[in-house]
Amino acid sequence: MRWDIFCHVIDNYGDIGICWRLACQLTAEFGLSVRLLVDDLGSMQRICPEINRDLAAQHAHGVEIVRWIEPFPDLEPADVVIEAFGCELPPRYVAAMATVSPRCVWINLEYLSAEQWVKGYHGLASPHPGLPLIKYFFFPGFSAATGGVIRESGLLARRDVSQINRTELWQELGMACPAPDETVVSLFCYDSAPIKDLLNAWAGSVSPVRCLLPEGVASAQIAKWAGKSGLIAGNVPVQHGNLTLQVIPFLPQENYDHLLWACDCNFVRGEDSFVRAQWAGRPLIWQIYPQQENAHLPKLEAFVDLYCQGMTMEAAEVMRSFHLCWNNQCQLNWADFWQHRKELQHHAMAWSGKLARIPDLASNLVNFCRSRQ
Ligand code: TRH
Repeated sequence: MRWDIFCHVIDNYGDIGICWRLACQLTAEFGLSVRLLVDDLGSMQRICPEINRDLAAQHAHGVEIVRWIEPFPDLEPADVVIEAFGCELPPRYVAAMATVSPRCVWINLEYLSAEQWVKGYHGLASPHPGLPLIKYFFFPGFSAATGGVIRESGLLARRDVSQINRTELWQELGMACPAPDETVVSLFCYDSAPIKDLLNAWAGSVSPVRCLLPEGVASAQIAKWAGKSGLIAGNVPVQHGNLTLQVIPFLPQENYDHLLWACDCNFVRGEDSFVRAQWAGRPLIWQIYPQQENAHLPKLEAFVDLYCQGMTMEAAEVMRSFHLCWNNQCQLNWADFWQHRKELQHHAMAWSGKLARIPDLASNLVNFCRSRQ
């Protein structure tokens, strides 16, 4: 079966990050022939450095990667067509889809949400107004009534093996092994996050904190906080009180997973790093992608409510308030949050186990498309 995945990079790395993972998994685990059409190879190259941004077509990890250009060339449509995140397929391609038999299965892959309404909309059909085509809305989510989230086969087992001996993970990442009493945190966020408060809290923390910051993330804010006019160089950690702030290279996607597995706590954002941090089984703090008129806040609350189920009231309350502050630029209380470290850690593992019991996004997609053919 041939699958086409269309990806328009709006900004950042989440759109291509998700499409790339999905393309790789469909190829590796389901033996499908996948073509990924993407309009920004530069962004893709950051998460997958082997990509050549100048090529019109190339292969990586068994996936055919084609630069999406306009005017769109004549391409034979695949059996399954994924329109990621409402990116709008080229009209010429849609017209071609209407001529093939059997009919293409057309999926509009939506953004992830923990909100209740998602269940009611997942899998709904929308007939094309003028052509004999049906588009299906496919919603990722956190329950069996949704499309699930991406989870490659054996992911949690690989994580568990790596976490038994974190020294190897640090060696692989080229980083010094943390001291036994050191808390290691990865920090991936948007510029709007109240970083200054957090760094000050870590600097004044009773035990050492090492913050690993991917290159290019909130760099102006960080430099200002560190009292530098330029950017912090990667090889020169900045020491402030009990905080060691270290800029690390933006890692290939697979290595980024390993970083999440190795850290004690992960600050993540958007959609894909957010899901990967859940698979890491470590305490996480999520900065949601901001939308106009705070449309993102109900989505944030829906996730926090769901995630906190089963926690003690105290831990759930700090988890909730820390998330609201991190996303609303108000006063953070790291010490309060981190005093629940043990419970947060235990809960993060339990959550990843619970989430792994629902079918993953790629399996759901494959089953759904087979049943529609
Ligand atoms: O980059 P993001 O902010 O992407 C966002 C969201 O997807 C959002 O929903 C969408 O609307 C917007 O883009 C347009 O955050 P996200 O989703 O976590 O994607 C980051 C990707 O980058 C993810 O695949 C992980 C990857 N990554 C690496 O490969 N190496 C790294 O070092 C880091 C920090 C991230």
